[in-house]
Amino acid sequence: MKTLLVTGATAGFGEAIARRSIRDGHRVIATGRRLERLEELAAELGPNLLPRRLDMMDTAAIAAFVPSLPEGWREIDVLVNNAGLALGLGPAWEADLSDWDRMIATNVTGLAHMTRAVLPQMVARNDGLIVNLGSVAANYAYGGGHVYGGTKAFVRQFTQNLRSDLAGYNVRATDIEPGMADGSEFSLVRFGGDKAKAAAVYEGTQSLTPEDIAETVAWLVSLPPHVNINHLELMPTCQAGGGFAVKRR
Ligand code: NDP
Ligand code: 8X3
Repeated sequence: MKTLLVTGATAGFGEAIARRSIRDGHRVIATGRRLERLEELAAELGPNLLPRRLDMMDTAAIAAFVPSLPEGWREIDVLVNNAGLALGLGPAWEADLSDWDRMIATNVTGLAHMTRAVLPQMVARNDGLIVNLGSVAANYAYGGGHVYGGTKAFVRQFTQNLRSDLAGYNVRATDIEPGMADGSEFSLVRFGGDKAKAAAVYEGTQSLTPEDIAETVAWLVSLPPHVNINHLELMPTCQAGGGFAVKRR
């Protein structure tokens, strides 16, 4: 039995990862801002899920988080840095700067601070796994992707740089880079709660599901300590790289 700390477990990938991990016999510290959802999850899944409110934009709360956990829950075997968001899909020059700030605060600063909070104990024990939720948006440019793609490029390179520091330790780090995935609140959040706009993103596709991502995390968790998956890009079979944008006169 391992103890996983899953950020952003109130919806989508994080919730599916929490559910799958409990089913696989692990314990999960499930975090997010919507505590009531986490408490519902705990009521459903039992005492192996510990619900905790944590805002990933609050760096002081992140620093205080692990020490605040109950006795017996402070040793984290697997950190899943999943909490994250995209806001907006318009051109960069029309973007709301506060949207950019929130994406950077959550996807970059929050993820880095959480990693820094948990790494020392993993290194001291010479055991641990960090799974970061990157995105294909780190690898392929698309209109309106600007800061979101930039934050995920940070996640990718941060993960690989962690690998350099961790070489020789049994502390592993993986960047998962999913393509389009339905069944989460990702597009609903991106489009400010516009359900029709969010649904249109996935119309006529068989996109990835949160359960596909949970399956991937379960596989990473099951690997022996000498195997590190550096990064793993996955897309639904209906999606592929697009090509360059060319504006002709
Ligand atoms: P959801 O919107 O369904 O879930 C996002 C989760 O992140 C929620 O639990 C939310 O919790 C949490 N979160 C957001 N902001 C904060 C914050 N400030 N503090 C704490 N938690 C926060 O999206 P997905 O499940 O789809 O996304 C999960 C991750 O996967 C993200 O990092 C996303 O960028 C990435 N991803 C998603 C893809 C997709 O197409 N769905 C594809 C590739 C990557 P709460 O609001 O309760 O705080
Ligand atoms: C989510 C995938 O293509 O919407 O990271 O950026 S995409």
